[in-house]
Amino acid sequence: MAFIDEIKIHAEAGRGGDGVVRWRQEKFVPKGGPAGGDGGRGGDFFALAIRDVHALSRYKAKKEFYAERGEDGGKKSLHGKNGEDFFLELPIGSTITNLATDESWQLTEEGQKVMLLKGGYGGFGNEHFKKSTNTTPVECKPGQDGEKGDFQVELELFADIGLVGLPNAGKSSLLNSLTNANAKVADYAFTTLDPNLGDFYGYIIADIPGVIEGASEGKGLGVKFLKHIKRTKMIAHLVSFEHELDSSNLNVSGNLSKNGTRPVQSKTSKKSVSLNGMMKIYKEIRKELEAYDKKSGLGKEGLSSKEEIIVLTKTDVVEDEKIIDKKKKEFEKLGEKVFVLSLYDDKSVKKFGDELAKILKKK
Ligand SMILES: Nc1nc2c(ncn2[C@@H]2O[C@H](COP(=O)(O)OP(=O)(O)OP(=O)(O)O)[C@@H](O)[C@H]2O)c(=O)[nH]1
Ligand SMILES: [Mg+2]
Repeated sequence: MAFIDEIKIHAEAGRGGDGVVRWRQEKFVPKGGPAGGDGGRGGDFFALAIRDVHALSRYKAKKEFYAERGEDGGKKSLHGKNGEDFFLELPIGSTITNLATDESWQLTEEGQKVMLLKGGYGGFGNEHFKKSTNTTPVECKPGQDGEKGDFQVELELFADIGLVGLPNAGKSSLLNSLTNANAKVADYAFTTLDPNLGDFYGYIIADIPGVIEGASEGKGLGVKFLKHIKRTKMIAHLVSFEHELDSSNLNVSGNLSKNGTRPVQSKTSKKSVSLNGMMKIYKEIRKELEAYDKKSGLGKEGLSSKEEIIVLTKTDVVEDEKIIDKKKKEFEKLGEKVFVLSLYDDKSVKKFGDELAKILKKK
């Protein structure tokens, strides 16, 4: 399912029902008094926060929504029924903006209701206009129009931790192995085009498309999707050992099962990879995060100021354990928590998962 994070809709609250002119009809009373009831209120228009990040895709085809009109008044002073309120279901993390007034609302928790438009009042029936000086009023009022508006809804995901890194760093594979997610995994760049979410002991992990050097200037998929981790508590920055080695040290199999949770076979095939070095790549990505923060005016609230853990992935491509230790130490000098793992090594993934659970619990 395509992930949709922005929609525009037209919404109208219900119009009030009309008041009516009616007369009391009683036996032996040829012309009874006024008995026209008032119209009912038009339904209000609400946004309702639900826990479904794909909710916006429901509104791909239908873009106009109406709360119910109030019923007209009736005879025998009957008040018309109020129109039903309309609840537009939107995912938690949505920001709704009224395009005419610029007023905006944020949905931050499940079940939250925000009134966007008020329904119109019902009109008075003729009974309402009865006075001692006028016992047979023929006056009644139409219902008021409900408020109307065009709205933009923008979704920014809420996650506890976001995975960032170059394409192919193993973000989606790690998400799949830690959570129930079933993100697409493949050995080409930009496999992930839309964010994937996974539930990790009640914490949400967000896997987003890969970031490359120059992304903040529009290279690759750009940086637009980084907004989805803008509100995470922390980020995990993944860097693959593939970038450290020369081809003679390299043992790249990449043959994990489709969802990336288990190796299918540990066949080794030597591949040559670009030799940029892990630290260099790490720093490039940090630069992109900083550029994004600057561009979006996030300042200290930005991605580059978030707590970060570093995950050095695909240790299985390295034959020499010493290289792994050396790299870990080099990264630890940055003052961040550093983990090393390979999806071919269940123990390393479990160890990371246990530590991650502890870190998230502490937050
Ligand atoms: N050898 C090895 N391969 C791995 C490991 N983890 C992931 N891979 C492989 O690396 C390739 C890329 O993995 P993905 O999980 O799709 O990488 P990604 O970071 O999500 O990539 P994008 O979505 O393109 O940004 C896939 O072929 C995986 O099977 C690992 O620990 N060792
Ligand atoms: Mg991916």
